[in-house]
Amino acid sequence: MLTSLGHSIDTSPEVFGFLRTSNDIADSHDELEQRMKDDGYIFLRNVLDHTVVMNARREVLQKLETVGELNPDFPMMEAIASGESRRKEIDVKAFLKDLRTGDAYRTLCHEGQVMDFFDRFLGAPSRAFDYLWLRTVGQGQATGCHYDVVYMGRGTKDLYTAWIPLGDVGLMDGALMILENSHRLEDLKHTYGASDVDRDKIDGWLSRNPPEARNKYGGRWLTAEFHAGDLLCFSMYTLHCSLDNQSPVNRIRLSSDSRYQLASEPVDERWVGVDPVAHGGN
Ligand SMILES: O=C(O)CCC(=O)C(=O)O
Repeated sequence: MLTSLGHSIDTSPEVFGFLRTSNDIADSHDELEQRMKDDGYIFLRNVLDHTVVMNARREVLQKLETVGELNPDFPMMEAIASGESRRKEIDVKAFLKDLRTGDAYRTLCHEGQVMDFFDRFLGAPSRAFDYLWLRTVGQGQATGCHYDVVYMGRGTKDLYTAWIPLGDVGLMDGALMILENSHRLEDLKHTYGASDVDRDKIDGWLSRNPPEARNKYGGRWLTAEFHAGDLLCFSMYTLHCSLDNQSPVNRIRLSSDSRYQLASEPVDERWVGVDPVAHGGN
């Protein structure tokens, strides 16, 4: 049974479904723009070079291996957790920075097909936030329901997340879910969506109970069996969360989320520069 933060996810068709793919319109700026307006997300299957994605996966796993987090009885690329870690013995902050700043990972997010997609979708030269969010999600872990704007809303709101699985991420591995039509919840956008986690000193998650959030706001939870090469792009006001990682083989879910906007628009300064300040300022 699928769960998110311990809550069972009802998979009946009225309340649950799968993301619509947009590969048929991937070459058209106008249609991509319209799709984002309509759905609050654009899901493209198998559009990223497999080698580039897997190079990023390998780079991250090599680092996890150095701290003993991978089970040596399995090939490294399987990402099977050992259940142990030597992170306590090292400078964790430096380790996390190293994880998210590797060359192969940055090549995936800041060059080539991902940047090309955003140039096309936005219709003019785009830029990425320098800061990248790398996720290594272990068994039993998940992300609560939130809008991204509460974490990064100080520049343009015409800002988009690229959620990229670094390898296959099945439903049982903790796949991402999007709440259908949540980008149209005007009341929520003007209340919770107007907050700023640093200024307001709040927890950014709107809810730790996705079924309850769905009952309140309507729509269906939409997800996918994600594969290496897929790209999911969504708006700052698209409510999302993840399923629990319930991998029966203790596989770590590896994924990335990064942000893109028109280069000409104002940027949230917390997330750009050689060493972004990130959260922690005001
Ligand atoms: O991958 C996750 O669990 C969370 C990702 C996320 O919140 C995002 O892409 O904005």
